[in-house]
Amino acid sequence: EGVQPQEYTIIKMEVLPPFPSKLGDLEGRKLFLAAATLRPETMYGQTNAWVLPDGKYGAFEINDTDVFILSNRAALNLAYQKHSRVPEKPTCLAELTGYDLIGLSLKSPLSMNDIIYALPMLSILMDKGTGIVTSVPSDAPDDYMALHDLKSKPALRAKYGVKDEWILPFEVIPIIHVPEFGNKCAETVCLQMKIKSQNEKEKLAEAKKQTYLKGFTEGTMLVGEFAEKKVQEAKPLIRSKLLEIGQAIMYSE
Ligand code: A2H
Repeated sequence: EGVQPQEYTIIKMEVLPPFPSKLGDLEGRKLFLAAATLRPETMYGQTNAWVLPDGKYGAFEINDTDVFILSNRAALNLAYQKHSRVPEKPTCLAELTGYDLIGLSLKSPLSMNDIIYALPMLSILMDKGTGIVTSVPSDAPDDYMALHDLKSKPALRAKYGVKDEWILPFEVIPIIHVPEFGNKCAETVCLQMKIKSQNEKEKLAEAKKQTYLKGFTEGTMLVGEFAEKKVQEAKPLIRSKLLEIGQAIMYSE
């Protein structure tokens, strides 16, 4: 944990029916996986959401219409940041684990894939962000390796009940150009560093450092409304737009 507060954008990934059985009938309310990201400008390249199989999540009332699935800790923080139906008091409609979420179908803001799925990632920390991560394998080394693991290891898919059609059709989408690393900078750096799996924590931390810095300072958007703009310019514009149309909220911790 750093000393500086971290400012996340929470992306509202809409859960398409059928909802998890533990949730019962939500009576016309909207259900979202609430994913915390530092890179809202990458949302075009989403291929899936990540959840921790053994992680504990809850479905919380954010307002009269929206229900968010996230960690209890994030729900409490959000309640103190004016995002709870009852101020300063999270209301949990159902307790869930990551296992309950695997395979949910999602419609996520700006994603070029119309429907994406919730899948297991083992390196998710439940005490950071919301415990839900949206996956952008073109620009996030962790996402690239976790996707690669599930695609290349049928036994891993079987272990977590991941159906082939939730993962195999999803390719890395080029969304940002970085001079040194091309159009899929996470893939480039993971290959250069010969990273074998999502478990190589130290190498992945180094890969993340390189791509995060270069992506922000030297990246150019390849897609979307702000194509050809620098990432530095596009990022606040895309974030503001998502906030304005109600598809994201800000969250700090
Ligand atoms: B980022 P920081 Cl394209 N556990 O979003 C593990 N990782 C988590 C998390 C958790 N509980 N909550 C959020 N994250 C991820 C996009 C992205 C991200 C790209 C490139 C880099 C990148 C798509 N995934 O992060 O430790 C989320 O992934 C590299 C820093 O608070 C979030 O932003 O600095 C980032 O880690 C927050 O990490």
